[in-house]
Amino acid sequence: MNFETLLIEKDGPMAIVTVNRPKALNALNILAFAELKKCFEALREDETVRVAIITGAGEKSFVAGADITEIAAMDMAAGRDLSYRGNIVFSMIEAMPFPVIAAVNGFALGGGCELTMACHIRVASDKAKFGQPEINLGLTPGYGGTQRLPRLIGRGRALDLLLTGRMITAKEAFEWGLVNYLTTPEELMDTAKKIASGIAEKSSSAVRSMLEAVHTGINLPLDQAIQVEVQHFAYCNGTEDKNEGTRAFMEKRKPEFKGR
Ligand code: DAK
Repeated sequence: MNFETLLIEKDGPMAIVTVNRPKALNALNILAFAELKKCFEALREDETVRVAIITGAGEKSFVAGADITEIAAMDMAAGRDLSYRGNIVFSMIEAMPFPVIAAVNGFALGGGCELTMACHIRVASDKAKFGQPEINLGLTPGYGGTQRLPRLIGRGRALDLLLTGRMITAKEAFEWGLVNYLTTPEELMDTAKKIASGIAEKSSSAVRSMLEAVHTGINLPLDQAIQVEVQHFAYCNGTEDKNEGTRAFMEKRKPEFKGR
């Protein structure tokens, strides 16, 4: 996969996607959104990929938002189109059949913060900063910020960030539950890879079921969501991996999962 705005690397069962526009602090332009879509469509079809990590090129920024130079020239119709396309990409990442880990190396602002929230796990360097500064541009977020942020950190804290447009440090983001793991910049990628390889060793069919159960259930009333869980639990009970996992526990050995 060759892209102008992304670098893709394979490391065993891991795919590492780097947003590569360091001169613009990795801001996502229209091409980057289109390439992210192509990239994740291809990774979704690649059966060797069990987990993906997404990060930003350089030391300063993960993604400093949507590309403001493009937004400046947009009218209402173009804005709606861009928001629609961007949301398709981020919702696709959220619904991937394997986990996507954001390794946040610097600024995660606007669309960058929204990208981290579409991922399943967020690991951040203590140099990273998070924020939804759209209000400073006379805008509301266009890629899920008004919806995923309150779901992740609660309505009060989300409205604080959305209405003030202020940035918070990675440490604050960690304390608020926006970040799962806090590391030094030097340890960021190793930490993300360690989490990724740990998940890659699990049963990929159980991982897929887990992601689907949470993704489908979170938008349903609890009684219906519990039924979704029942179906996934029933499915997992019929897999070879469940037989292997329970047998390995009783035989006091490491399980060897096959993903079926
Ligand atoms: N877009 C384009 N270029 C950007 C950029 C961005 N988001 N962020 C930074 N850059 C560019 C700068 O213009 C500068 O370019 P040169 O002047 O060197 O050519 C270069 O990156 C380095 O940035 P700075 O010189 O500003 O670096 P500093 O360390 O001084 O400041 C900063 C770093 C991150 C605090 C600052 O760059 C900054 O405030 N950046 C903007 C952050 C921001 O507001 N991001 C956008 C959030 S809004 C929509 C859908 C979605 C959205 C909007 C509309 N529709 C569907 C219509 C959402 C948009 C967002 O994401």
